[in-house]
Amino acid sequence: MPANLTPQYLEAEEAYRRAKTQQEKLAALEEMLRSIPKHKGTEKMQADIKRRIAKLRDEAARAAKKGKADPYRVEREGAGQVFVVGPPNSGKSSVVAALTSAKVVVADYPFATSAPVPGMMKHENVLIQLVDTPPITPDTFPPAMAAALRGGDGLLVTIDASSDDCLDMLEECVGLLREGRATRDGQFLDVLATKVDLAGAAGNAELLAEVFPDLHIQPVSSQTMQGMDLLPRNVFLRLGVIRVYSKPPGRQPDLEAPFVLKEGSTVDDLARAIHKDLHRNMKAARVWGSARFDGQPVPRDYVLADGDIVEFRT
Ligand SMILES: Nc1nc2c(ncn2[C@@H]2O[C@H](COP(=O)(O)OP(=O)(O)O)[C@@H](O)[C@H]2O)c(=O)[nH]1
Ligand SMILES: [Mg+2]
Repeated sequence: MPANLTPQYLEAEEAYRRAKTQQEKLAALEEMLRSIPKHKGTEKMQADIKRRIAKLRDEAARAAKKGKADPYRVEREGAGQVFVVGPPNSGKSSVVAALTSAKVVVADYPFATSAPVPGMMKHENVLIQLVDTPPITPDTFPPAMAAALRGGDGLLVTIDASSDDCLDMLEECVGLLREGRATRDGQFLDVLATKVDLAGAAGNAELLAEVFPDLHIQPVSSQTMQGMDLLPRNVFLRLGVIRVYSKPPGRQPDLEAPFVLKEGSTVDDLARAIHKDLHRNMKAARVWGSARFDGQPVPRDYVLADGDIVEFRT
């Protein structure tokens, strides 16, 4: 590590590590490039930062281009991408508004939402992307929207449990999603029974759960917030991911900055996710958490568990 790195540079580097969105990453990298001392010892680092900036800009440009061609595509961010889908007026936008700071439109008329609107939902130290979507009916379910939904890690269907037609509505909606090929293997499909603050809705929600036991029906109200506190955790568990932390020898891990990996990922997968140089140069790894004892040396193919801390030696 070359000497003379300024506090401004280290701060920018820290901001980069914490950055959750591509925009934040890009801003931090640009600040790193501005504040890095310009001398021979940092030439390699400067080149590396420039490379990363170019890559992010390229990705952003590509996403913008695609975004123009496809109004339903949403750039994924965070630990997982989950679409909130359902019939008109079923409470989709209200759910996204209750759990994120996204600027969604809640309205008492149908079809108020014409394009997907993403927001970030917090679960402990991770953010999960929740996407509000236009309503789907047999007449309004464009293939481009189905394709976007298929790209998600999960779908949360909203059904207005205060409606006496809720069983039929759920059946129709899930049918539309499956027939429209908006679902795929490896993706979860759960249902929110919404508006349970209204008369008769709690009973209907129970009925829905009995008739569709596979759909993990969760009763919620955006009005009273009933059931909302459980959602971030439930959604996180359904994503099938783990949070793991890395640390250099002799240092503490940053428990605010987990790496999010698919369940079943190994020490090797984590090294690759952190940096290709680390992946290439790692000589040994030790694990705190799931291993039999703290700091146990583990092989590259060691399967990690949620919460594990991994120390890499290069
Ligand atoms: N009582 C009650 N009304 C709700 C709830 N969620 C949504 N609404 C109302 O239902 C209507 C449609 O809500 P919205 O979120 O825009 O539904 P969307 O069309 O599926 O996005 C609006 O008038 C909301 O105020 C809820 O939990 N309880
Ligand atoms: Mg809406």
